[in-house]
Amino acid sequence: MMLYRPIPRTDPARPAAARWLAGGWCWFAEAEILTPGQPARAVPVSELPLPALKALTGPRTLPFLPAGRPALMGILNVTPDSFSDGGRFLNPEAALIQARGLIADGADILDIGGESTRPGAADVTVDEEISRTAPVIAALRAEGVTVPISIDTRKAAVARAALEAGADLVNDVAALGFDAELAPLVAARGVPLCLMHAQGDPATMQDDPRYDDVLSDVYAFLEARLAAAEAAGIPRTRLISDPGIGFGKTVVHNLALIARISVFHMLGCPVLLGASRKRFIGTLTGETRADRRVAGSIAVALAGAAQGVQILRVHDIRETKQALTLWHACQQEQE
Ligand code: HH2
Repeated sequence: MMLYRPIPRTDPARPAAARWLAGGWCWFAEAEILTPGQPARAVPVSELPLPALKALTGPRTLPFLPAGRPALMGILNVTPDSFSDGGRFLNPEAALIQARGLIADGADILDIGGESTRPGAADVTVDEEISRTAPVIAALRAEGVTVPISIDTRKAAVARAALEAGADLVNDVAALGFDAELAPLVAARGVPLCLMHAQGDPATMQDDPRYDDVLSDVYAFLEARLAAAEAAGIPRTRLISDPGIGFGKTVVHNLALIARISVFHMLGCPVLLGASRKRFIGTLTGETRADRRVAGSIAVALAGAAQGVQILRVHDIRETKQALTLWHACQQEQE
């Protein structure tokens, strides 16, 4: 498989021939041609085939994407066992307080999940997952919260209950591979859907993940799942793609995906990056406590922003927002 990866830049000195990446804040004047097993080769935009150029430059139009910067998706795990905050927000009142805090800190989207997908996590019944998530969503809507809410689930019944309680989009870490009822539900409701790559399931995914070429393998998987979603009646304009950092990946796999994450813009839909507090940050820094990985998480978020990633899924909204604001300000042309 041959992939075109735009080489994104944010420098104020933008050459005339450069094109804006996905209608966003990065430009590119060159793209890398990536073929597994061969050295990457850079070509000017003028040499890109028209379909590739169209996919790379077309604006992404989901209503909750802010102009000129990535959207910040705040994580709320209503679970006893999530890797970084398990048990802290299982009580509905604690979950509501956390949700209000994330919104006050500037979250553009809230991602609410009732099942931990951390490596080795146990399965949760549908009823339990619904009772953890739907009441929190309903309570937020009842108190007038208008921030878009995403339901992080692989299960149609959980997604249905969340949408009925007031959720706006579905985040499926199984990319429609877990529950055959999920695609028809999302198609019928006309809501956006995030499709994430994972290798294996949560119980065993970190045992011995292997790829021929991680970038092309993950790309091919997402391309196939996006096509399956479209075939089920969900248009690409409502789809989001996510390489799934930490889901069946070694540190080397995660870093290879992050270093070239802009390749996923070729899929023609917004890209989501979820690296916040994950284990590879601990592996690289020696920080064993997930809640002390904020600085490392911000560095990864900025690396994503520098490649035009449209949605950053993070635990620490206030800190990430401050970093992004300054990162962006430092690259603006001052009159
Ligand atoms: N990561 C986690 C959960 N859901 N969804 C998307 N789209 N992308 C991700 O990278 C992603 C995700 C895992 O992180 P977290 O929610 O913090 O932990 P846990 O799964 O233990 O609840």
